[in-house]
Amino acid sequence: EAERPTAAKSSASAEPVTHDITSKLKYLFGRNGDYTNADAYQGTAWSVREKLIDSFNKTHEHWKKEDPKFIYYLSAEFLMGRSLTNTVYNLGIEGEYGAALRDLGYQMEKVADAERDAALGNGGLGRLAACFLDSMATLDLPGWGYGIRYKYGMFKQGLKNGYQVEMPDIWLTKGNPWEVKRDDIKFEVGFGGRVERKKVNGKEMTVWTPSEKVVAQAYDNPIPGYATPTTSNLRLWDAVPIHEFDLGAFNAGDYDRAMLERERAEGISAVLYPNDSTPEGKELRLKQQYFFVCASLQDVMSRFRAVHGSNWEALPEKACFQLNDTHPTIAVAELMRLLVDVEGLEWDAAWTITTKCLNYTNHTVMPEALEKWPVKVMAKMLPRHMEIIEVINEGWTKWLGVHLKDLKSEERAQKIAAMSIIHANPWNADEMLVNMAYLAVVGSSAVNGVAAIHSNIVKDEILNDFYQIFPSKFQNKTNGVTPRRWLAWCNPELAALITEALGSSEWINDTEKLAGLRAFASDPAFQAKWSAVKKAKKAKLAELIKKIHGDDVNQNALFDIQIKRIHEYKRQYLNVLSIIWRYKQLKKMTPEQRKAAVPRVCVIGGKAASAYDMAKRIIRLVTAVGDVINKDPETKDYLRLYFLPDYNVSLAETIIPAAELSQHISTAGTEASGTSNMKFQMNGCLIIGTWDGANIEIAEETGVENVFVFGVRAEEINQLRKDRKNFKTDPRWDELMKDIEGGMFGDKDYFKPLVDSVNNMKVGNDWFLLANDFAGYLAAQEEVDATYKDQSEWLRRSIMYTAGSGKFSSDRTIREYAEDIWHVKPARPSA
Ligand code: 26M
Repeated sequence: EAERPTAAKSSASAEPVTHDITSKLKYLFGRNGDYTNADAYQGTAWSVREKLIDSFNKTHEHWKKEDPKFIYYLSAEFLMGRSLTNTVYNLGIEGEYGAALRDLGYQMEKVADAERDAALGNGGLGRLAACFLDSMATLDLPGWGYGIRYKYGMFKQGLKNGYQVEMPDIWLTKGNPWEVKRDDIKFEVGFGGRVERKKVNGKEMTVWTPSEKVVAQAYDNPIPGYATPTTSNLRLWDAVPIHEFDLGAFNAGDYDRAMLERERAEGISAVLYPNDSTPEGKELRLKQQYFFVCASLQDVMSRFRAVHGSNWEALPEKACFQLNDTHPTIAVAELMRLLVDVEGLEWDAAWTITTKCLNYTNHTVMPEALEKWPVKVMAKMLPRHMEIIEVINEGWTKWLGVHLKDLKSEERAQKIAAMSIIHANPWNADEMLVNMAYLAVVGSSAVNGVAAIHSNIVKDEILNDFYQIFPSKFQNKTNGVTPRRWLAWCNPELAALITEALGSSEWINDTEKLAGLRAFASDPAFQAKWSAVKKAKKAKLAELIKKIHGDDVNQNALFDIQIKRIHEYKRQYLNVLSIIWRYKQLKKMTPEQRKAAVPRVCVIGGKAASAYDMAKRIIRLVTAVGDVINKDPETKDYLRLYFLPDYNVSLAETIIPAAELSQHISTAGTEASGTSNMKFQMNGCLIIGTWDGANIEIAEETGVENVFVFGVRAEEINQLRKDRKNFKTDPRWDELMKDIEGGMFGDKDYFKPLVDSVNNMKVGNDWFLLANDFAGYLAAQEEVDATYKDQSEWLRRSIMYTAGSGKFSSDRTIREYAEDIWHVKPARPSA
């Protein structure tokens, strides 16, 4: 096994650690020898936990003393994955722990494999939050994440006869060594009830009396920075019934009611909504959002009060909140309520503080993904917040009237209606909706998109009316990923080679240094070493494929990967069509001709939202095509297609280092950024992709000539959609449609809606323009083959990708947020 680069070289002997691990097993779990890997994991994790808590305590003592401004990252999702390896590497104690496990007869890698993922997120948005925490800690920025401690995270995906099945993610049953329950930190959160005006101490006040109350219980998840003594925090809230803390009110007759109350309370933090980009207007979801926002704001304000009393005007100098999409946007109304109703501030003073404290990040352009809550639902669940939003909206629309006074009155009225936070449902004029994105923009200091093209779309299309009024509010913050988890720790072999070439491991927290690899890109000796690492990682993935599917794959084949949530806009379907086309071409060849073909192993992975019917059909198409191709004796040496079930963070850590080609082929203008593209790039994986999201910036950094770019551009989309019926499909496309419709892969009734969704050239069909990009995509795939045949050129490009990935460290992203939006500064405790 390759030696991992490390910050703190530990020379300490393994012995005390060995003892610690076995004593944890003995006294916490009653085990005495004969441990499984899962046991060894528990012992190791509970031992590491103590180091983590020491570091956490030091950091927080320091921050308490210094009282710096804090950034609070409010997010309904944190997709953390596993913690053991990340923790030991970030703390620089992997030497002692690796040695201790070896002494006991275990391998760190196998032991680490026993950990369950913390999958408290759907996909990109949740994983971004996790990368941001890593970077905030690494940069010594005083900052916490705040979210929900879901009892069940993202569902586990299984396959049954090739169809997706969903299973609950039961992740907490064996205990969680990475969290610390804070029995002393809990806040009440109310719902429903009534609102009254009352005189309190001679002052006219608004009093909200909720009809339902729950308690938010804090759990802290320490977040170790890399090569720094800083360990910050992710505070997650668990919902518990209020009467557990009020036994007096819990007399015998109340027993049944109390038990129902428990169920209702626990329901709030029970399950992550497994829906990426299409919010259902489920009331429980709004309840979750308010639940964690309310608890988090109370928590921050109580800490502020302990130091600064009720000097709330100074709150923006000490606290800043980033809203991760609109999910926590109720914070605008909640902060107003806490300042006005609870603290007794004047409305205008409270509004100034609120807008100074909040900032909003948009993560999606899909119109159906923009959250809107029916006024009826909100008024019932959060009556005071609904009032506050109405008052905000009155002030806002009045202000707009003055601001737009030069417009003709009709035009002005139209603009104001279009920008109203509360507006009619366009599909149902009787229903009024609260537009959460509008509320977030009006209530925030800064609004940002997550890649250059996306931020432009936010400014020019999605929120253009607002941009015209507040141009300086709008910013871009191109996403990034942590180079620790996504290169150094998941690909230690490549990391060691990079460190050897660059002469130091400084690139791990200064990724711009990776540019130094460009000097080696054409060096045959270096290419040979680079290629050997990729081969080793491919062997690991091949092992996994063997385990799951029972097949041996050709390890000299090109490993071609598409892993991400299954969505029509991400166009896994287009990928499958090109695979079918490749298969048909191979079938037509003579055995001699086939020998000249570039063999490929195609892998597709990702979850479909449980109610997303079309996405589930796409998964079935992948498995059905795989069933035919993988068994065909004529072609199976040249082409395979595997669907890898239950794609998650840990699986990504195995797949990405092994990938040679990765696919990021969304319709231009639909993928806000993408972040796995950055992970692949760091690991020297070539990209076939559209001119979309962060692909564009990745191509710029890597050299556009090194990327397989195809497809229409974002500016053309609207027109092409209008012209749909005039589009003449490629004859190869027509052939493939007939093949699927005709039952070449079985299940033809089930696939019919898939064919119909793209194949009827009328306005509104093939919304994501697969047919338009089909020919360009096939051409780009041919270019991939030609390039792969020239291994030295392929390897040169591969090295250029890693060399060009410096920009996509989340350290860079977080530095930009800290400087341009948060105005927080590093505060590092002494070692
Ligand atoms: C909303 C309401 C109810 C249930 C779920 C949701 C919901 C959850 C996640 C809506 C959207 C969600 O995620 C959107 C998302 O993941 N966006 C992705 O964000 C990444 C990080 O910025 C980008 O890289 C991706 O391009 C973008 O799709």
